[in-house]
Amino acid sequence: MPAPALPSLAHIDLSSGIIDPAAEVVERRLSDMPAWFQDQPAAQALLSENPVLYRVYAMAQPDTAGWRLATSVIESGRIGAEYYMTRGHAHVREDAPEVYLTLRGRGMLVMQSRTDETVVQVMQPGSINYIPGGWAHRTVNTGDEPLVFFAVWSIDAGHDYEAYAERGFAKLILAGEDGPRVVDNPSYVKAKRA
Ligand code: S6P
Ligand code: ZN
Repeated sequence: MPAPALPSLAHIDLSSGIIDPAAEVVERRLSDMPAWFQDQPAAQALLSENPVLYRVYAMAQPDTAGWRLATSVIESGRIGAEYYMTRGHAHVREDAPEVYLTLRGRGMLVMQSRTDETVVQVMQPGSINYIPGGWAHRTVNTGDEPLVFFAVWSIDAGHDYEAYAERGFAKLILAGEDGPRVVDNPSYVKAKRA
């Protein structure tokens, strides 16, 4: 039997979302995901500026089993009418759910089942979003300040990005005159399993 892990303590700055101590910080810029946005001329035009779209701060792990804890900080901005967003993924383990607790800002969580059912939930400070196993998820910052949320998921969930890079999500969140709108993705390719 491996030795039991020791208790650990970290701190989240509720405004910046920075976790201290963080084991890992992942930064995603536009150049990491230019093809993810619908408005390709707008994406190409912004590439020279190459803005940071989001960062993920993972808490130093106390253990090799159990839960992964991290904050995500999505910057405020748009590529054409599409808000800055995460790449989006599904967990490889279909029985691995995830919980998001929003700390700052305003956003939308797009969830999509393996059979292309879509649920979009609002994220605002205090929102607890439960993502069941088997549902792909992407977060979108629809506000004018950073969207900061805390996430908890199983350490061995695994992440499938490829399926969603290829076919994207069935719904897009676009800026409209009266705020964010959920619209059908015109380039969406249906799930092979559907
Ligand atoms: C991990 C969890 C989040 C995301 C983060 C970035 O299961 O859902 O920590 O990793 O919000 O999104 P993505 O799609 O680039 O991993
Ligand atoms: Zn996840």
